[in-house]
Amino acid sequence: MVTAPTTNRRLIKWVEEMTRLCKPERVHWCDGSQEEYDRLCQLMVDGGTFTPLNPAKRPKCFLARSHASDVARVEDRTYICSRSKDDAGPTNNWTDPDEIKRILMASYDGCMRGRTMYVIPFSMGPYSSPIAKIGVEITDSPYVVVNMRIMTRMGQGALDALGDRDFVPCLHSVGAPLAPGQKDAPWPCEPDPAKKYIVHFPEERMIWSYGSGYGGNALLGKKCLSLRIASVIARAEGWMAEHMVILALTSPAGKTYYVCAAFPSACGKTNLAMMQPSLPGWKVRCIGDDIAWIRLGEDGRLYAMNPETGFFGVAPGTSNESNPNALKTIERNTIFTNVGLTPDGDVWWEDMGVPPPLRQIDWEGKEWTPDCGRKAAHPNARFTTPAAQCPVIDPDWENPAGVPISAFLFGGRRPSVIPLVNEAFNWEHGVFMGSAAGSETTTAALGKAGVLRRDPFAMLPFCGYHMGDYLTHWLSMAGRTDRAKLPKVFFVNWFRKGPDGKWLWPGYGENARVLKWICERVDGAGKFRQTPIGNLPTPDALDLSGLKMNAADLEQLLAVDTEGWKREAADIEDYYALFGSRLPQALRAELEGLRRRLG
Ligand code: SAT
Ligand code: MN
Repeated sequence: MVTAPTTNRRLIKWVEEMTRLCKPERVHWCDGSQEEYDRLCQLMVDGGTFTPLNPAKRPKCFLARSHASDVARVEDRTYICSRSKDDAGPTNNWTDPDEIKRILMASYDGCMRGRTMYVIPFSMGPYSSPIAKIGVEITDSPYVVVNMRIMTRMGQGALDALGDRDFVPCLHSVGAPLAPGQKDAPWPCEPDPAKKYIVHFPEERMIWSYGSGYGGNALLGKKCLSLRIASVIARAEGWMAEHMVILALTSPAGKTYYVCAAFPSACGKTNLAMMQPSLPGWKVRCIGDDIAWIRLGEDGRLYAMNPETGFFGVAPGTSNESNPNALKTIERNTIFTNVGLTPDGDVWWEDMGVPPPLRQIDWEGKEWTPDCGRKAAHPNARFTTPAAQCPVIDPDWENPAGVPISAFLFGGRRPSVIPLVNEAFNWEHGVFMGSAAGSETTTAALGKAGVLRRDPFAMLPFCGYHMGDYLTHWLSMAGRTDRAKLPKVFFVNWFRKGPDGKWLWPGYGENARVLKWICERVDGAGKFRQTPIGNLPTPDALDLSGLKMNAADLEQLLAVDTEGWKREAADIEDYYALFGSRLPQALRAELEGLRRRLG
């Protein structure tokens, strides 16, 4: 038995119990040092998990290829196991906690045979933040250890910050014990999807993950702790754990506005978080690209803090056009997973903005040529990279107090009906907008385009309790402070198309034009007209200088499609039925108000 580098009795006892259960060959307490990181990377190079990239092109970077069955979060295997099914709500998978523990105790029994068990103490949030939370992840995956070192404040520092207090236990195993003498796989995992489990116990504030080594299934500080468990804690403690980017916008006059934005996946969140504004004199600084923990400050304003220290971003589509700052961030000290490997030892992915090499090794380790008909990178290929390397990281990104929020943005991919930008009349109307967020998919295979998937607050897969109660919690913020101090709320839609199917709005850096109007509205300026759906900019309110934009397109972007909105209201009503009696009355009133105004 190794002596534990802590006096925390509960932690020592838990690690001892898990050691008896999982039966690893050895136990390693992670100190979080550079030396430990380098040693584990080398271990994975020796074992075939990691391929070092060309140090002249990508210094201190590695490529990992996952098992083909283990490439993304598994939402259908993700559970919220509250004691009562009703508390998990209609949008979460649920099983009785005792029953799922019986199943998983059998899976965990001996699951780390032949492997090292790593104990990873980590903090979500700067140690001195009033809402930082300490977790401890037990894992048998060195890949998880090195990713957690990039994504969280990990090691001895977290252990010291923990002291004798309580922590969130996070148990993880790839579910691939080794028999004596058995050679390890480059990406060990449980290949049978029905045997993977990502389980949350909200009352016990505990996470059990089994069978997957990928992303949010395995890096338990991220979605599991910082969203699902944290949303439960936040509700109890009166703050909010949100799936939001945090960015700082500075005007040519030098005034800074902090904006939090929630979008469903594939809406360009990371691109927005580190955008290069097209408007001269405006600056964007990034504070976070995925998660915001938000609390009321003593002055009655809402403050946002990024609990993470890295970006776990989607590689395909990241280019000099879509996100030049992400490209600069990942030049060094970055772990790439499931991208292509070029003959000169660099990485490549689809829509990287550079032509593919004539041949490369694809994410499955196969020879790839431009005409082979396959993608070189998996569509969910990722980079794990330190936030501190981002060229536009905000000086306050590690401020334990967070930054004061001026505006909340909600959005989604909505090719029709929803205007470019729409300001809520008040907090309740803003919560209504967030509750109705969602994206349209193109299910071309079914010949049925435009299937709308509602994703309230982009939290559908990440809310650790009943979504109706979550909406109530959002509404309750208005009763906790002076309403005038709450951020203004906006709904944006960069993805509006014309009848010919062409984008009406250029997006990317040009979104700064919309952000500028939002800042003006925060200051009580900015021209707008009040409409049945919210306050919309007048056509001359947006700064379109230097942009070629025809008047008809602009008019469509800022119009109220009354018939479309009536259908939208009917669809929201259908969606709300899901929440039954737990739908807050205030949102039903918002829906009725919208209908009345539409006439
Ligand atoms: O795999 S993660 O959950 O970390 C990323 C994502 O799916 O959004
Ligand atoms: Mn996310």
